[in-house]
Amino acid sequence: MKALLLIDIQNDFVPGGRLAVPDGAAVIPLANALQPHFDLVVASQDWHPAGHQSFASSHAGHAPFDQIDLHGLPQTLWPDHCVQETAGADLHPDLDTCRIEAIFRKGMAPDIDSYSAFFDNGHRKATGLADYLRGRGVTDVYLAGLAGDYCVYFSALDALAAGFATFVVTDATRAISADGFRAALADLQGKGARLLESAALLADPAR
Ligand code: VGL
Ligand code: ZN
Repeated sequence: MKALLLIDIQNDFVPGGRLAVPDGAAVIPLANALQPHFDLVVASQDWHPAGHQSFASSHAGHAPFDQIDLHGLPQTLWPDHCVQETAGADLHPDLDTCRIEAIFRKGMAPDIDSYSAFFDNGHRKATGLADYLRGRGVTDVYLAGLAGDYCVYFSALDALAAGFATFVVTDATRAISADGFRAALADLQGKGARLLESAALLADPAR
């Protein structure tokens, strides 16, 4: 049983948004085209309270993209983004949501970031996604969405660690940093993830 996991396809992560991923909107038509080729489609949504400690604006004297230590974890500071109940946090209006069975929100705890759709960055608290997927009989997890070097990467690492056969649909992701994305994909491959392009999946019959 194959699931498509659509990571953080939200207004703030596409050009015009507050933490725009270069060419981020390019993932949307592919995310839509891929959905009918999966048994199950699930999405994640970055969902921060105002004043979240991953925001540079929460740390006097710091600017976006500075690195700090946040309660013992390395933290990149971001522009304010995906604030709960703002338009920037909404899933992108062009994303087809009819087949999205569940949306897992993350990043709500004010003092810890959560790149992965499975766990916060300290692996202290699970979102319940792994149990949900297992409960639905999922064996294979395919990831697409934003950003390839952060939330897609960390979600894929946790999917692997949870024992799912893990696939990254490389043309259906975009990254904040090209170098970071190359390193992320190499690391994932070394850990057993497989990389593929959407064309290989679109050739499968729709469900
Ligand atoms: C993300 C940085 C901060 C992502 C979320 O979705 O990749 N990146 N919050
Ligand atoms: Zn975030």
